[in-house]
Amino acid sequence: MRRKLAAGNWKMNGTSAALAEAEAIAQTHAASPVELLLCLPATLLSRAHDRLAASSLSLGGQDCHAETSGAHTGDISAPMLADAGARAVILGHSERREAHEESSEMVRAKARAAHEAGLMAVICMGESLAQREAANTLDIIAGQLSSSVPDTATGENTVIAYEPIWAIGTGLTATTDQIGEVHDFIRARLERRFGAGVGRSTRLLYGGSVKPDNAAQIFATPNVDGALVGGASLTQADFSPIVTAL
Ligand code: G2H
Repeated sequence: MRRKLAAGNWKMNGTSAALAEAEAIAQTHAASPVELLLCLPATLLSRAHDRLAASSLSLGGQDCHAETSGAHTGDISAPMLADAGARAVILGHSERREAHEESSEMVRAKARAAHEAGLMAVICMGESLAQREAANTLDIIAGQLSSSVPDTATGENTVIAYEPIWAIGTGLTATTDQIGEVHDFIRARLERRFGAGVGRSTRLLYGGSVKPDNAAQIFATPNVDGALVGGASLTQADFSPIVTAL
């Protein structure tokens, strides 16, 4: 049985004043069976960890370097995230694949580093609108899966987030048929590569304009174990109905 996961991705949003929202989210769902994860800007992690230490809400980063330390100005390593209180890290988000030219091979190296640091890797993948319109979606996902997910993946240390690029921050949401097709495909590929144990225990999240008014429909789709939520994770008022819908 896979535990449902509601993960928030604050992206480049939030200064210390925003931690009140994280606290409100933690308090509202203190008794929830749903696993809660907020992936905050790195600047907030230590303070959030101090303020939320007693809660069951976990914290995550939004990227890490593949090396543990060294001359990499501006980068953060997986052990540094863990030291700041993170339990997880988002890797391979399309905004990083595009704006920072991250390849799937780079994502795989980062995921391996995350695993070595004891972090859960939330590995993102998804097709562009042009790729979907060319009927290449499953080929793109197959390639990103095989190249981005390291051999160290288990059901505990890895989560896959399917985020169609054309649905991110646009207000467009994939249909439940589209989501179901891709999630079923990812599940089958994971089972084929890692075996039934890992394949069936790895959680699959949908991401891309998940909102309070579409969450229940998305969560009713087979093989959807939760969501990676961007804009609607920034406030308790928006995030709570999504958590409750899981
Ligand atoms: C997709 C998602 C979170 P949003 O990027 O990763 O963001 O919910 O704002 O589309």
